[in-house]
Order: sequence, then structure tokens, then C-alpha cells
Amino acid sequence: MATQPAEMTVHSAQPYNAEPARTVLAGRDLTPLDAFYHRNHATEQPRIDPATWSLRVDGMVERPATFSLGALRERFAEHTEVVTLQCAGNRRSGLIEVADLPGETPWGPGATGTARWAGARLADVLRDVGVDPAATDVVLTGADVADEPDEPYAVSVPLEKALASEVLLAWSMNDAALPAEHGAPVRVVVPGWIGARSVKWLERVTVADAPSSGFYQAVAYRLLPADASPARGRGVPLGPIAVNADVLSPADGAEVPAGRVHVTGYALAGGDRTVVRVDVSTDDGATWAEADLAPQASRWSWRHWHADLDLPPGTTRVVARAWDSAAGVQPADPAELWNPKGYVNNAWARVTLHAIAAADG
Ligand SMILES: Nc1nc2c(c(=O)[nH]1)N[C@H]1C(S)=C(S)[C@@H](COP(=O)(O)O)O[C@H]1N2
Ligand SMILES: [Mo]
Repeated sequence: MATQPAEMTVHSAQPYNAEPARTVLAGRDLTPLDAFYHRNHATEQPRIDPATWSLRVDGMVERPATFSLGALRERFAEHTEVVTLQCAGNRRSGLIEVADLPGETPWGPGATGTARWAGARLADVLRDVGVDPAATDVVLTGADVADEPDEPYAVSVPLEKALASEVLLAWSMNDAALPAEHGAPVRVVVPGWIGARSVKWLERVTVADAPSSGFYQAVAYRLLPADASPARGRGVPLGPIAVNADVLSPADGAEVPAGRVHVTGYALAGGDRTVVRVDVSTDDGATWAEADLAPQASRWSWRHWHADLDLPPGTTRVVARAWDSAAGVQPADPAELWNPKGYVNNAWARVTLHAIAAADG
């Protein structure tokens, strides 16, 4: 079926940061490649020739090794996981309404998407080279270098997560070769964790006894108290995603016929939790109704929901919140979670709908 390429909201061309409209994400377990958000830090996307690319695995390992793409694919079994990626900055625009966040990309609801990823398990590669028992972290380094700071994109994950069977070195996305802009030839996919840990254009895996000292681990992607300013080592590094949800259809501000309105959205539990309930409200949370949940496509994916609401003519704000399997629920107010880098806005989802009474006669 030929479809038009999805229209993206481009926040910046270089680095390329873009997100789809929320309605494009609605009702699909897998996000089409042309509607998958892009989040980059470097001005230029690195140009990598897969024929000469190699992955270096070093640090606290018994047998440091270098794998060509062919060697990686031949030596390690391919595994598939359906995983939702979500940028820590998703929904930042809701925090900017509370207080400005100069210099931070004003992401709407679309800095998230779900794909079927296939590749080698990072655990299999690490076991192959032999991990030193004193190691605690795994540093993942990409090929791209931003203007400021002038260092490659590198972050780390704790060894325990790196060894979990769901963490992939992916070369395929939605049954196609991984697109260059999503990190080809090989990217990391760290299910349940903020998108920043899923390093694209992977070049090096370094086993270590400390987290990465790089900018994106030690300064950025950390949760700070509201009155703190970012500094090396301040705040806590963001790892597992917090429970979140959004309304995906109708669009925010849409005009709909008054009466029964079909509202749909997604919920994402984050970490290794699952979505257990989604509530919707048309009176700002005074009363709630339970939404119907679609199956969760995988432990690592979002779960779509829908509800039929009876809307009177006029303007109604539809509110939604999700609960996860650890009894976590979204907070009501973005002001409660405002933080100086504008991360993890998981306040209740809110869209405004204008219901139009049917014309008589
Ligand atoms: N090498 C590299 N990996 C990266 C990034 C980057 O800028 N460079 N951005 C990270 C962030 S913040 C996110 S949210 C995801 C976005 O992945 P996507 O562009 O494929 O959607 O990639 C992560 N991996
Ligand atoms: Mo991100």
C-alpha cells in the first residue's frame, strides 16, 4: 500500500530533530519508519560505510575484540524485540508552559515511537569477550561528534542492564535494514530506558567500573532539582522511563461532532513494568472512566487504549492517566515535576476538543 510520507514537525534541521503529529502514532503497534521521530546532537549525521565499519569491544574484558558487520551477524544469533523508544524530552512543551527552558527542544507528544528491532544481544557479545567480574558499567560510543561539546556521543548503562536479554545491537528496524538516520549500520536498543541510552552509529563498547564521564551521561540526561543548574555529576542520571500516556486522536484543538467521540491514545509503563490501567476524565480528574486497553505488543512496548466519550457541545478538556504494574501513576500537574533540563514530563495527558452541535434540519 503506497502511503504519503508522514509530515514531521522539524524543530531543527541541523542537528535534525523532528517529530510526527500525534494522530500519526494513533492505533498502530509499530510506527512507520517515515513517522519515527529523530533526535540528534551533532550537526552532521556521520557517514559510515558498512563495508569498512567495525565495532570495537574493549575495557574490562578478557579478550578485547573488533567485529566487522559480517562477523557480528555471523557469530551472534539474531533476536527480535518490539520496543518503544521515548526521548527524555518528549512532552517538554508542557514543562515550557510552566517556566521557559531556553535552548531545549520544545518537543510535543511525538518524540516517541515503536519499532520491531532485530540484531545481536549485547549480552552475547559481552559474554563472548569475557567480562571482568569487577566491572559495573558498559560505555556505548557512537561515531557522531557535536560542535559543543567536541566529543563523540557516549553514554553508559549499568552492566546488569547491558547483560539483560532485551538489549540489542540492532541492524534492522521494522523488518528493513536499519536506516542511516536511525543509526546504521548498528545501534543499541535499551528497552524501557530513555532514548538517550540507545546509542546510534555504535562504534565502541567499553566495559568499565564507572559510568561514562562523557557529557551525555555526566551532565545531560540527568534529573535535577528545580532550583539547581546543570553541572558535572549533579542530579541523577535518567535510566528507566517513568509511566506516561498521551491522547493520540483526535488532535489537540480538533473540532468534533458533539455526542459520542472516540478517543484513543497510548500508555507506556517504562522499565520492565507493564501498563495495567488507563483512566480518562472530562472534568479535569474529578471523576474518571476506565479506557479499554489493546494488548501490549511486547513487554517493552506501549499499549494503545481507547474510550468513547459523550461530549456536550462546546469545549471539553480530555484528560488521561496511566497506571503501571508497580502501582505507579502519572502526576496531575507538570509544575510538580518541572526540572531545569525539561525531562520526563509524565503529567496527565490533556487535549482540548471543540464539540460542534449537529446543525438542525
Ligand atoms: N550516536 C547517537 N546516539 C543517539 C543520539 C545521538 O545524538 N547520537 N541521540 C539519542 C537520543 S536523545 C534519542 S531520544 C534517540 C533517538 O533515536 P532516533 O533518532 O532513532 O529516534 O537516540 C539516542 N542515541
Ligand atoms: Mo532523547
